Amino acid sequence: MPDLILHHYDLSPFCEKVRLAFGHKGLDWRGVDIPIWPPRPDFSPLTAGYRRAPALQVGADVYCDTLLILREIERRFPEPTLYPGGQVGLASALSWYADTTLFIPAAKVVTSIIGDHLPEQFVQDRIDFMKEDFSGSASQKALPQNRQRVRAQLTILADMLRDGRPFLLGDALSAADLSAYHVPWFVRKNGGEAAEGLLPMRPLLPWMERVAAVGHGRKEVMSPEEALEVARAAEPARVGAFEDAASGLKGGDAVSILSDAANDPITGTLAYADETEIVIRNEHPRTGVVHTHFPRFGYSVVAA
Ligand SMILES: N[C@@H](CCC(=O)N[C@@H](CS)C(=O)NCC(=O)O)C(=O)O
Repeated sequence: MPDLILHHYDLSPFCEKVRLAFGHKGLDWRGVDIPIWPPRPDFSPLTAGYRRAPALQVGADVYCDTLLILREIERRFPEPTLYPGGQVGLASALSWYADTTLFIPAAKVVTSIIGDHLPEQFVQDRIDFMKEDFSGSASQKALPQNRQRVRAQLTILADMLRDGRPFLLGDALSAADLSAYHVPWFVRKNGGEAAEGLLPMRPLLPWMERVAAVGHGRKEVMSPEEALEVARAAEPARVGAFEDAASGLKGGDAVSILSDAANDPITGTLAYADETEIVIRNEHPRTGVVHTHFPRFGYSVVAA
């Protein structure tokens, strides 16, 4: 079985989601630390230009976006499941909701407290990339609105747990818990008591402890150079025949991937597409041929 290699950074909530998925399944994995802001010269050859963290590498296949990463981990290691009762649709929809509604306003509640201590390059990078200003002054100005947004979302989460169920979908942990958890985790870790005091976190704490208890599995640190060498020594997994009626494109077409959430310039040759993923092929001197996989949820493929 080839190594699971996670390209990640400690501070990132979306990376925490995947680390916990490894923990839930008791997996061994390799962790490659990536810088918190670009340039990321050892990361971009693997991801076709996608710049977000994390990405999961298995040989010469690289999976982007945690929605797809969790499904891929589940496909390779089905037990214990991340989708109890086969509820992939419900867990994915709930994950999407939590990922997209909580992250930015909650991060800004935190930066209203710690924003003055952030490196200027980080703040400028996120303004350029996301059009979001995480500086202390901008975050403090926006605090009344962001605090209300996050309070409303955390109250919905607490409502889901109000009948005493241990996890969001019932008795067993699911991908939805990991998606709803990673932002409150980030708030506690970086905003501490000051942030907790601004938000209704208390009813969520027992659930947060249950989620945290799954741990991170067993990590070994890997250097970026080693990870690139793993890709170079491997061939991407073979992909099947396909017709992509949704985009009207076919294998071998030069394509771009458009993300609903950001404007990363992602390009390559279409290698495969189905209802759940889009795969593009690229070749780079440091990696050889790599297949980079994106979820269909939130991403579209168009002719380059
Ligand atoms: N939808 C993506 C979102 C990932 C995301 O936004 N990650 C943040 C880090 S927590 C990021 O990449 N920020 C910009 C960067 O690090 O370049 C996923 O689920 O993986």
